[in-house]
Amino acid sequence: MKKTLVIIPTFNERETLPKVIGSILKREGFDVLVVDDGSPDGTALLVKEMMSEGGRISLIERPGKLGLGTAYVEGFKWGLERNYDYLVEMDADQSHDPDDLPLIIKQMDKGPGLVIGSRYLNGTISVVGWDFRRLLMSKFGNFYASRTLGLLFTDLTGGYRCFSREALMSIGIDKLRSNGYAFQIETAYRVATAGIPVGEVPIIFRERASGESKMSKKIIREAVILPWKLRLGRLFDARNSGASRDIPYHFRTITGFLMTFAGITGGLRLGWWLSTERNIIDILHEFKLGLPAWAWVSMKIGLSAFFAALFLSLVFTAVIAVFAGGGQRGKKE
Ligand SMILES: Nc1nc2c(ncn2[C@@H]2O[C@H](COP(=O)(O)OP(=O)(O)OP(=O)(O)O)[C@@H](O)[C@H]2O)c(=O)[nH]1
Ligand SMILES: [Mg+2]
Repeated sequence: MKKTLVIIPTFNERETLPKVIGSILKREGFDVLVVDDGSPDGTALLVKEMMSEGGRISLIERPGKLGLGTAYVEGFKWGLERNYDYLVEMDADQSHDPDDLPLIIKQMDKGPGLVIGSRYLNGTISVVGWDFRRLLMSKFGNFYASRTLGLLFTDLTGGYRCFSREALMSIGIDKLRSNGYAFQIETAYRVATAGIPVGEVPIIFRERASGESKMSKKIIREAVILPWKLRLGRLFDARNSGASRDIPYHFRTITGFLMTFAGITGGLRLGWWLSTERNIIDILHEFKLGLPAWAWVSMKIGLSAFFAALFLSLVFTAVIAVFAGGGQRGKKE
């Protein structure tokens, strides 16, 4: 059996962490590494108590909250140095069920370098306890990232997943800079673009049982910017190295970026102009005095239709830009 390390980053998770570790260790072949960022609630102390019970738990203590991404990078390095074959990412808040581990490992044994535990496989939504807004945000975020990057996986932002040591070594984990959702998107993208197969298995995700969420506006902003950063970065890499001759792909990158940019900024500007600049309305009202009623009504209808069409076309350009992402496809297992 392959040597597997389950890495759990923690910040104030003392309520749930012991249960999570307990159910991982019920199984043979799994060791646990907790990467704690100086949790004020004493999560690390709790881990130390559990460590005395046996040798399968380890702990990295960091001085303060340095982010999910860097916690995983440290965990990966620790595991690679100790010759683990598989390195699993798991949350401490009981959102991820340790009972899903055997399924993920079984899929890994078929050869991919990354297996993502997906909440959205086969058109289903396997999430318990989210409100509609949270679900919509997650679904849209996944759609946006997967279309922009042309990676046809169902759950790019999912944080329950397993990497092979070979995959981690070939993506260069020292280069990873992102945190939160962006970290999950970036690692999946780097594995897929390295030509390493990626698989997905269905999992059920439960909203955290207790404790506080660490989601922030910054984490969301990072995840919105990252897909375009990666995609444009590929364009510059190709130009610098002269390696890629995939002109249609780069053409779609440029048009897609410009259209998304124009769609979003144009839409915002139009909305701003319509709501603040009153001059055009004044001019129309002066004009109205010299017109028969029927002409005025038809002109109003015409103008409304014009603005509606303009607005819709801006929205559509943004949507088309997102669809223009195709081309670079990840391999599905
Ligand atoms: N070491 C470390 N762990 C973190 C940090 N931020 C989040 N985590 C841990 O990463 C895991 C996922 O974070 P969550 O806050 O559950 O994020 P989420 O699952 O997107 O959101 P909720 O479940 O709604 O809270 C948890 O185990 C957190 O304790 C951090 O800066 N450092
Ligand atoms: Mg969580």
